[in-house]
Amino acid sequence: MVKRVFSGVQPSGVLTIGNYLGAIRNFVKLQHEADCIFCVVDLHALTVPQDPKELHDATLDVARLFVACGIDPERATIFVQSHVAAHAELSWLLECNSYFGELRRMTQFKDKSAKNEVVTAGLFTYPVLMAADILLYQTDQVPVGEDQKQHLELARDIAIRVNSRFGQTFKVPEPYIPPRSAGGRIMSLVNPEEKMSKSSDDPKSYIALLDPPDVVRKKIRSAVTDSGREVKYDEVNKAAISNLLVIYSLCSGQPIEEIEKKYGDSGYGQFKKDLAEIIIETLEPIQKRFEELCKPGVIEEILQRGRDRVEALAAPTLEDFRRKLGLVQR
Ligand code: ATP
Ligand code: LTN
Repeated sequence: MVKRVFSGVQPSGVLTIGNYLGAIRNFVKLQHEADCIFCVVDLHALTVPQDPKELHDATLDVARLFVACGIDPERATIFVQSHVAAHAELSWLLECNSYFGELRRMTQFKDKSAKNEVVTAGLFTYPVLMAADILLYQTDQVPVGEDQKQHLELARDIAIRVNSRFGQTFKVPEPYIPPRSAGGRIMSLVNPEEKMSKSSDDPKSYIALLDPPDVVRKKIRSAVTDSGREVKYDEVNKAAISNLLVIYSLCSGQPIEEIEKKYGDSGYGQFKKDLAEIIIETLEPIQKRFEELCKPGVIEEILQRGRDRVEALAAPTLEDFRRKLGLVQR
């Protein structure tokens, strides 16, 4: 049986090289071996205040970037979360099978509610909507970055709970998370203790997939480094250089040890210069394809086809769960 893969990306700003290396690159890989569904999770983005026009445009741009990064809409299914009402409906049904205590323990909620002035109820129940996204499609595998590990554990817990209470209803999904040295957690360019985040207020902390070459050069030039001169992978003592090494390695395809040997202790200058060019080369084809996908109607048609397919896939699982809960058939 072909495996089902599901993942989602929020249209909460520009996509970063962290999103690409931690998640989207693996989407591209998995489409050749699994039945893949990739979703632009606009309902998740609404959990923090959004400018409506920016949210609208970012939703289409994330879908375009999926395709521009190499997801083939003939192979994988791409759609917008809010286009399929079953997500919000299943989310409510699962909320009634989730506990306040387990949601309160989510570290992303703790971080985001400490940072944001407005803490919506949606921000609190966010991980249940994510569980609904995944469980609706009887998903086997969920490719995500390391920051989503706890949310995936919760999705598994909810699935196991529902199955034991009501009988087999949902497949229990497996995480697909790369180790840090393979992009699972790309760090901020200004603070290597924090993950690179597209919702950061400081654009110097991330490389956006649509950053033009001179912006990439500037951001890499100003990226913080560690003391010393040696280009060496050491997550504990050289967090900044280790992060740049991971980006270099994943963008160039060269193993980290080879890059360490190449630069040795000759200082960080040449290493950073070369890194900027390697990132630019990686982004160039993505940016070119993105331009083509901006023609009116192109992405809309792909999203319409995606929606049609997933609506049909979601319906039997939702109907089955409704029935098991005792809701009268419609
Ligand atoms: P924000 O940074 O605004 O909190 P996000 O980028 O974490 O948002 P998503 O857009 O939904 O949120 O993330 C899409 C995917 O990219 C997820 O699988 C997430 O784990 C992964 N991801 C996000 N940031 C990184 C990072 N710095 N390193 C590796 N993977 C990441
Ligand atoms: N919470 C995720 C985005 C997300 C997701 C999903 C990922 C929403 N639904 C389902 C995988 C599967 C995030 O912020 N990165």
